[in-house]
Amino acid sequence: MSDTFVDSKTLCLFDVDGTLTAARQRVTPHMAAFLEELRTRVRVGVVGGSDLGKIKEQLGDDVIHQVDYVFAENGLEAYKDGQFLSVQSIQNQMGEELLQDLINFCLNYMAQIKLPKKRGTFIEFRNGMLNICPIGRSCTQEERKEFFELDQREKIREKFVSILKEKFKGKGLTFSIGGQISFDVFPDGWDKRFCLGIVEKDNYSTIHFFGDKTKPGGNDYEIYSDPRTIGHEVSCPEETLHICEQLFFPLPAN
Ligand code: M1P
Repeated sequence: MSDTFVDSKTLCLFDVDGTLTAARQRVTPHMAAFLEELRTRVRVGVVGGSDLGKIKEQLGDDVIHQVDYVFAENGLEAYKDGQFLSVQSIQNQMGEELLQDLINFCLNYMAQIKLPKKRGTFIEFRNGMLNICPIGRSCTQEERKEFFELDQREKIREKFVSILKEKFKGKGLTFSIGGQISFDVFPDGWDKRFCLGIVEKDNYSTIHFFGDKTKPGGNDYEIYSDPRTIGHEVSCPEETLHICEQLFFPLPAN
């Protein structure tokens, strides 16, 4: 039991992929121990684009008890102090007509693309978003890497997103690239800032956010640049650790 003073007015929110873990990989024991230690200083939350199942695969089945907040799907499914808080419904928000137009357009577009590999689950229907994946979410780690490298050269997802933005202009939809093989679609405003609305009533005086996809079009951009947060751009989990150590565990002056 630590006797360190916990600053309960400061909240640190962390993206998952590329910030706490490598993309879609398990958290390292070192990072898990660091998060536990960090909770002796400040309140800690995670805000991932992925659904709760994937966040549990990466951060552990007990993640909702290991940090103060878990915001899955940008906070569209939210937990605080190990308790369920709220969940949104994309079908209620968008309506069946628009939802089907979008699904049909995406399936049709993906049917026209030739890739080195195609696997299964091209659209994952989540609580508050759709995840669109041209290679198919059931690809192996090796196939994921191959697609990601191809995508970096050929901008498969960027081109797909720009066509969708044109086609669905004015329909209130946001298209956001957060990982390596897919992108997320959700109603405007249901980006990671959604979780800030949830923590508002907890009256934090400072909210830090750490993320790697902080450029426009990336799924950390909006929360990173929001005036309610102090945004920290990181390139890997090691950099997250380094910045947090400097901020919350400074070495005593000589
Ligand atoms: O958390 C970032 C993204 O992680 C996954 O992306 P990918 O499988 O493309 O690497 C997805 O769960 C995605 O929804 C999420 O935004």
